[in-house]
Amino acid sequence: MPRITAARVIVTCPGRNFVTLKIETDEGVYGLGDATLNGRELAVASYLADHVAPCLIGRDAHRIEDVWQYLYKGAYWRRGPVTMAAIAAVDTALWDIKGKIANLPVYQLLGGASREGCMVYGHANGRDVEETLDDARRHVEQGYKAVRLQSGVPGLAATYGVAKHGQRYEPADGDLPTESLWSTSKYLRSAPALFEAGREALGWDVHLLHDVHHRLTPIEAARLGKDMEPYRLFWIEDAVPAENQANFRLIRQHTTTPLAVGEVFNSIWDAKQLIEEQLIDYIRATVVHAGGITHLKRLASFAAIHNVRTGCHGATDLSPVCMAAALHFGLSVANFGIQELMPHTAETDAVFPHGYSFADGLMHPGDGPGLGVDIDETLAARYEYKRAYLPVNRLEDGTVWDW
Ligand code: GCO
Ligand code: MG
Repeated sequence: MPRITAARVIVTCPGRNFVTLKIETDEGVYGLGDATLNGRELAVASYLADHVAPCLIGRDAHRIEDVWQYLYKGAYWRRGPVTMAAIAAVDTALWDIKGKIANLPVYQLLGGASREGCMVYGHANGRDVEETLDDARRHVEQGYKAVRLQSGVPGLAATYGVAKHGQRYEPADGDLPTESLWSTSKYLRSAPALFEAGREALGWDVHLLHDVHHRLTPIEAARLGKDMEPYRLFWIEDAVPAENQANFRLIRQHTTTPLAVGEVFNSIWDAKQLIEEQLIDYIRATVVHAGGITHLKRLASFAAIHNVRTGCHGATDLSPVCMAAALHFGLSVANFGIQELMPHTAETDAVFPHGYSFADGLMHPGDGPGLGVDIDETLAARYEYKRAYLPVNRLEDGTVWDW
């Protein structure tokens, strides 16, 4: 039995902050788990180092389910992004260890491959429609079968999903939160036009997606869904905030545009009504923020019986360790839908050498033992943590709005 001898938290900032848990065993095998919670990284680092790590020492690393239950039920204080990211990191690291000891990639332990690879969607962004479509064409040329289109809104200085200063889009951009302005009426006029132009320029063979980033009310989202129907989107994401899951009933009554939600969800309970009532088509929860591979598998099984498929979050604030875990999960799970891909910078990739790869619009986790991702600790140590916040959003009259 491999006994846990150490659980160390590694914080690094190769262009942006990542929190990684490294669990070591007396058999010399170690495992990695991503624990990054964008803009609140140190809270999870402390939860792990101060409250979780001491409870892990001496435990049997093979008892993944038991450790999951111990950390979830044993804390008394359940759920929440900090707790669930910490549990996810432990869970992911234990799957990595089990795979390495079995000498099998994690997806084989999860039931084996259900497909040749995981279809991913890329991000096409631009200040205006033309710039966005140029970026989309570049993605299609690279082999992407699915592309998310986000464009600047005429009359608004900057908006979600559109990069500043010609760099790739990175949301956590300030030492203190930056502020942006939002106008629903300007947005609702411009979004359908982007997709009309998108279909004209790109044709009908590529899947098109769009992220609303929680900025509409249910009736506005219903209007947007109807307006988008002619362009046959793969999904509209996060149309409204989902604390009140019943919000989606109203949207669903009005439109056949498929709906995705859940990148901020951290447990099956956040999606219970959404799934049971078939109010959504894709669930966006992913490994690091929703309790690890163990909990995500439970969520996917529940979703499967209600015709909901997976669409895991995969922005750059989720580390390559999470990406590897999400790909093992996605390759194996029966009701896989799509996986988000926002490629990491070269600095990040160098800190986290990995075996996953992209070809013809699909990603594969690789066939090395475990997750197939490592951390170069010497390199990681060169990049000191740098405080960074997600922006705050206001309406044009100054009202704080959903970002
Ligand atoms: C997405 C997301 C991201 C988030 C970011 C927050 O669909 O990829 O909305 O851009 O805003 O991951 O940390
Ligand atoms: Mg999103």
